[in-house]
Order: sequence, then structure tokens, then C-alpha cells
Amino acid sequence: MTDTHYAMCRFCHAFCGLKVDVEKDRVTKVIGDKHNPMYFGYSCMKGRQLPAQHYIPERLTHSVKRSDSGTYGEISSDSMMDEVADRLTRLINQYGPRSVALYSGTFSHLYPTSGPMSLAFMNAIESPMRFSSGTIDQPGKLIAMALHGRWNAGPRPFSEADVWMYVGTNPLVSMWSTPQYSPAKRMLEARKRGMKTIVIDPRKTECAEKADIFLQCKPGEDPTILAGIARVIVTEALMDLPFVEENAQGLEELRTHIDKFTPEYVERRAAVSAEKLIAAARLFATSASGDVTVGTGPNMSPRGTLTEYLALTITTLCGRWMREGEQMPNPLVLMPERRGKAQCEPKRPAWGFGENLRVRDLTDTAAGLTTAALADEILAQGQGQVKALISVGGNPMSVWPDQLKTYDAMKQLDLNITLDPVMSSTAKLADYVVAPKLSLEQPGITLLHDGLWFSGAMVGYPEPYAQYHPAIVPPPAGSDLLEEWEFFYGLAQRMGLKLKFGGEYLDMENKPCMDDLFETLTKGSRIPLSEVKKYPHGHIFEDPSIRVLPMDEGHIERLDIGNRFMMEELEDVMAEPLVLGAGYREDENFSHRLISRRMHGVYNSVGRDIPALKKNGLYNPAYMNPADLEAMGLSSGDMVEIESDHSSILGIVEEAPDVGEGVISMAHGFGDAPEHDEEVRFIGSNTGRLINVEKDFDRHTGNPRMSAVPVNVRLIERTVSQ
Ligand SMILES: Nc1nc2c(c(=O)[nH]1)N[C@H]1C(S)=C(S)[C@@H](COP(=O)(O)OP(=O)(O)OC[C@H]3O[C@@H](n4cnc5c(=O)[nH]c(N)nc54)[C@H](O)[C@@H]3O)O[C@H]1N2
Ligand SMILES: Nc1nc2c(c(=O)[nH]1)N[C@H]1C(S)=C(S)[C@@H](COP(=O)(O)OP(=O)(O)OC[C@H]3O[C@@H](n4cnc5c(=O)[nH]c(N)nc54)[C@H](O)[C@@H]3O)O[C@H]1N2
Ligand code: SF4
Ligand SMILES: [Mo]
Repeated sequence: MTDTHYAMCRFCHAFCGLKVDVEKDRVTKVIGDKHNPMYFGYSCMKGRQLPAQHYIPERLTHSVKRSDSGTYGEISSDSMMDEVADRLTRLINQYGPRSVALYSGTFSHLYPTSGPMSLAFMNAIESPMRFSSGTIDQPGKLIAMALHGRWNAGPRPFSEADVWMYVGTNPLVSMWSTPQYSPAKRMLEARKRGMKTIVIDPRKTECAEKADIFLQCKPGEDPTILAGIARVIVTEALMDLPFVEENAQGLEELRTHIDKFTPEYVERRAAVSAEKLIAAARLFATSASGDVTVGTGPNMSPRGTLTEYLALTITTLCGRWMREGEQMPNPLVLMPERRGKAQCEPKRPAWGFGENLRVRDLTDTAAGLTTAALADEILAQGQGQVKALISVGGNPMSVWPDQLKTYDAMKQLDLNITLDPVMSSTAKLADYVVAPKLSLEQPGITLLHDGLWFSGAMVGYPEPYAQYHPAIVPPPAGSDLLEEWEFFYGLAQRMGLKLKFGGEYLDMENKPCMDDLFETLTKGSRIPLSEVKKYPHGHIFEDPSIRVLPMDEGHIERLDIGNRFMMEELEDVMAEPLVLGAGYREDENFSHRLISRRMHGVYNSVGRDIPALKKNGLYNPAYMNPADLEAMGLSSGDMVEIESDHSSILGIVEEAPDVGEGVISMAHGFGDAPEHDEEVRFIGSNTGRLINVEKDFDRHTGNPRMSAVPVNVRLIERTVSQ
């Protein structure tokens, strides 16, 4: 007998609506739910592998503990929490709360109870050392927003846009940026209604294939390109001057600082034709509506904050923010009603507050404490040294910049704990691996995507959509698994701590269940959770009466398009030597720049243990332009060494006409610890190893150069088939 259920996918952040077949308490098949009003039946090859993810033999069905000899043995979750609570208590007593750090990876965000409960625990032990994958992702978004200011009513919706500009983002593969939900269908519809797209990327991506204007640029030159676009808009008076005069400040400073970024300069420096640049600026500014989305590429390249800032500046110059009286596209569902105002919010500090890190004079930022400094915080001896790390749904060894430093740090820790369903490269160095329930074994709600708006990271759902599903299947028979929040609750119980969750102190004797916690998290929501539960396919809870409110009387906060720090950085950009040839600077001895990308069949470091996904390839090829291969006498399948000024990795070359000359496009999250380097043809290699967190980093935020990394390439071994 097959039962059918409806659920949200959590193989990645996109939460596609799924139809799930269950037989005898086991998930047998997963496909997209064609009755889902947000995703319209979309699912990808990863989502359809949820049954495999739940039942592969590699999945941990019990938590494990590392023995003195380095092997792992099962431990009951109760004993594990007893031991961990005891060891944490001893560390805190001896070294203080700062010795315990939390790293929240991508999967901690997918379960709405994990993040708040882990932070409640950190609050209870009074440790400020909270880090997340957000700072090695697109930290520029939040930091730039703090400098520019946030428009309370948000940007205009994609569904009404006449133009969209993509800067180093590829939603057709990543399901991130805009449109985030079923992007292929939404982009096709937009094109049919006449929307134009502009893509700025060193690689002719899936999005660029369909673009009206594609600026195939040198990596790392986005500040120059966007300053050039802003200059065309300002000098040709294409901006929405009434909006700017009423709502923004700093136009004159901006005008002065972008003046030297002429189309000819941009062409010389970033290798995009002056003519195309002007056409892009005109297309963007003369369309009635539309926005700019910046992705991970430019955020990881130098000056990611400046790129994000210039994107906000262009949006403001063109007045592309929601206006008084317009219908709010998404007044939220599982959070309190959001009725935006047509005004700039008070600006948050961008950096220079909160915990002082002990390295590189870094402080907290609008995007959080930078994860790029956490390995150093573990390694640097002395007062305040981090001795214990708890990673939730993340994989430091695979994704933190500077893998060898991370490796040293993992080994140096007194107590290394990770919550992970498999023995990830980090788990293999951990003292305890806490085995969690997987997505279909616990209830789910789409709360994260309501929260995306609040965090400022993204706009979230384009309409007020929400879905809830109960647990669909029990965990595997005989297993002993925890929901992530239960781990922190269990530790707190043992350590005599009271946890404040969703604004309320929890009953520390009578343990709540996840559904209780959902109720706490959605208290005061525009639509009660009980109402959302009535719609198994998910539902759009529209209310056209919710409209943007006018600016408050006497409101003085303005969007800042001439921020001092950003204008200084523009001067610094102008002072840099020009990039020559295909991709290197006068003062650099490097032939290529390595850039980031996403691949369909994996999610960061996740998915490589699933048989059907392995068929898409075992490793992360070093994609290179055919002209580069010919010039270097290389062919697809050859093994090369890719060397930065910091370290080197092996890579397997693959010819890719979509990748610009002088560029190597390679996904992150592959490979393993250095002992496995020779297995490159089976596990790929770790691009994070090439990154130097101590040299090329943003002085305010600490974010290192993770894309547009200067490298050299040399042949190591010809392809086996030659
Ligand atoms: N299938 C799959 N989906 C994923 C992920 C995955 O691993 N696999 N990862 C998820 C995560 S964690 C995130 S944050 C999102 C990211 O989502 P996106 O930001 O959309 O990520 P990418 O698809 O890598 O797009 C980044 C683009 O930046 C370009 N790029 C690199 N360097 C530069 C540069 O200097 N300038 C410019 N202009 N472009 C540059 C790359 O060529 C690439 O096309 O994707 C998520 N979705
Ligand atoms: N060089 C370079 N480095 C990068 C990037 C890049 O483009 N280039 N991208 C950066 C970006 S955008 C990001 S977001 C980070 C990603 O950083 P992380 O989030 O640290 O890395 P992931 O690979 O997503 O790790 C997810 C881990 O969660 C585990 N997991 C899977 N399902 C579950 C679950 O249900 N529960 C729990 N508890 N765990 C689960 C997986 O097995 C895996 O080990 O990497 C960053 N690092
Ligand atoms: S894009 Fe794929 S992996 Fe991500 S939520 Fe949708 S089906 Fe799942
Ligand atoms: Mo990310």
C-alpha cells in the first residue's frame, strides 16, 4: 500500500513542494507536487533523491564518539549529551564562555528550531562566539544595506519587472537570488511578457545564455563595472531625480567618485565593451521597473560590499523601491504582518561593534562575526582561545576558506562536535558526531523564507506563501536520532541552564515537541499556523488591502548613495593597477583567476554519497576556455596543479567554451583532508585551500578573497584515455 503525502524539500534552501510516496513507513518516491502554488511541480535531481538521502548505508543512525585510537563507535544520545555537557562545563569553568564557539552551516537554517535553539544555548552560556556560513556566502549584502540603508517597503517585485540585472549569480542552477522559486518557469514567463535581462559574469551561465545583454567580464571587476553603469545613468540624466531628491542623500559625492569610471576605462579594465556597458545602463534605467541582484561570485571577489553597495545605489538612482499605496507583494504569513512604509529605515552599524576578535582587529559586522577568522581564533593561543566548536549542519573542513588552516584548527580543538547525518570531512575529525533526524522525519514549515526578508539577505517568497507538513515517516527502526534543537535543549538541561526561545523561557523539565516550538516561533503571525496547516499543498494567503504606507511625518532618514567608506573604496579601486591581458594584473605573476560556481548534482559539500547523484560526476572539474587549453597544450581530463600565492591543489581540466579566457571556474566543497589529495579523480579537490585569509581580506569585515583568486596552472598528468 502506497500512501501519498505532501512536504517541503530540504535537500537545499529552496523548499520546493513535494509529493512523497510512503510504503511501510519508508519513503519510496519523491517528485514535485504539481498542485503546489509556489513551485508548480518543480523538483530537481537532488530533491528526488530524498529517499536515498534518508536510507543510504552511510547515514548515521546513531551518534558516534571518537576513541583514543581514532575510530568511531556508537554512543546513545543520552550518554553523548551527558559527556558533552560535562566537558563543556569543565571548559567554561576553566577558560570562560568565549572558549565555546558555534558554527551554523547551511542546514541549520533549514530547520527553524535549530538556529534559535543553538543561539539560545549560546546566550545561556554567555558566549559571544557565534559564526555562520552567512559570512562566507554573501556578507556584502547585509553590510552594504547597513551603509546604504534599507527601504522599509522593499524592492519592486520580479513579476512586474521590465528588466533585471544579474551580477555574478545564476538562479537557474542555484535556486538563489531572483526568482528563487521555480526560476526557469518564472524567467520564461517574464521573458514572454517582454522582460529584458542583463547578465554580468565571467562565465556564460545558463542565465547568460538567455540574456539580452551579456557582459562577460574579468572576474573581480564588478565595482568598476557597476560604477561605470552608475556613471552612465547619472551623466545621461537617466535617473529618477524626484525620487532621489526626496529619499536619498549623497548624489554629489557619488557623482564625483564615479566620474573617472568612464565606459572606456571600464572596457580597458574589465574587458566589457564600452558600447555594451552603455546599452546595459540605458536598458536598465529607461525600463519602468526592475532590479539588480548580486550573487556569491562578486561577494566572494574583492570588495564584495562595494559591489553590493553599488547595486543598491543603482536601484535607488532609478527609484526601484515600493511606493506609497502600492500593494505589498508579500505581507508575510508565518510572521507578524509586514506593512511597509515608503521610507528608509534607521541605519544599523556596519561593523565596529560587538565582540572584538583577537585576530586582524576584526569586530562584529552587520553580517555577523566572520567565519574566515574562526580557525585563527581556535589556533591563536592565549586568553579567550576557542577550545570547543559546535558545528550545526555545516562542514568547515570542506567549505571554510584556507582548508589547511582549518585542518590544523580542527585537530587543535579540545572538543569538536558536529551535528551531521553522515561522516563528513569535518565529522571525521570530530570528537562527537550527533546524528540528526532528516527532513521527512520531522515537521516542517517555510518560516525561513519569511525570515529572509527580515534578515535582509533576500526578499523571500514573491507572494505570501506558506506550507507546513507533519513528520512523514518515522526514523529508521532501531535508530537513536535527535532533532538538532533537542541536542541544545538536552545540554542545557544537564548544565542547569534556562533557555529563552522565541522570546519566552522554555519549561526545562517538560520537554516541548517541535510542533510546540513552531507555535512559539509563529506567535502573532499574520496567518495562524493552524490555518496554514489546512493546506497540505501550501497556499498563498493573499490580502490585496495591505498596501505601502506613506513616509512618517518628519522622517529624516535617507538612503545614502555617497557613503564615505564606499566612496573611499571607489578611490582605492581607481588607484589599483589595470588588469592586463586575459586575467592578470601588472604586478601579479599569475596567468589565471579561479572563480566560484554551483553544480546541479551537489549542494556545497552535500550529495556526493548518493549513488544517483554520483552519476553526474565524482569530482569538481577545473572548467577552462578552449583557447587557454590550446595555448597551454592541455586537454579535457588532464590533471593539473592549480597554485595560488598561498597553496596548491590538483584539478582535472575540462574544456568549457562558456568560461572566459584566463578564468578557471570550479565548484567548492569537494576533496577532503590532505591525505586524500591523490584521489582527486574520485573526490575532486578543495578550492578553499587556495584562499589566504590573512592577506587579501576586507579590512572592516575580514572577508577574504574567495573568488577571482589569482592562480597558475601546470600539467601534472595526461588524461588516462590519451
Ligand atoms: N545546485 C546547487 N545549488 C546551490 C548550491 C550548490 O552548491 N549547488 N549552493 C547554494 C548556496 S550555499 C548558495 S549561497 C547559492 C549561491 O547562488 P549564486 O550566487 O547564484 O551562485 P552561483 O550559481 O555559483 O553563481 C555565482 C556566479 O558568479 C560568477 N562569478 C564568480 N566570480 C565572479 C566575479 O568576480 N564577478 C562576477 N560578476 N561573477 C562572478 C560565477 O561564474 C557564477 O556564475 O546557491 C545555492 N544553491
Ligand atoms: N571556495 C569557496 N568556498 C565556499 C563557497 C564558494 O563558493 N567557494 N561558498 C560558500 C557558501 S555560499 C556557503 S553557504 C558555505 C557552505 O558552508 P556549510 O554550510 O558549512 O557547508 P555545507 O557543505 O552546506 O555543509 C552542510 C553539512 O550539513 C550536513 N547535512 C545535510 N543534511 C543535514 C541535516 O538535515 N541536518 C544536519 N544537521 N546536517 C545536515 C551535510 O552532510 C554537510 O556536512 O560554503 C562557503 N564556502
Ligand atoms: S531545488 Fe532541488 S534540492 Fe532544492 S529544494 Fe528544490 S527539489 Fe529540493
Ligand atoms: Mo551559501
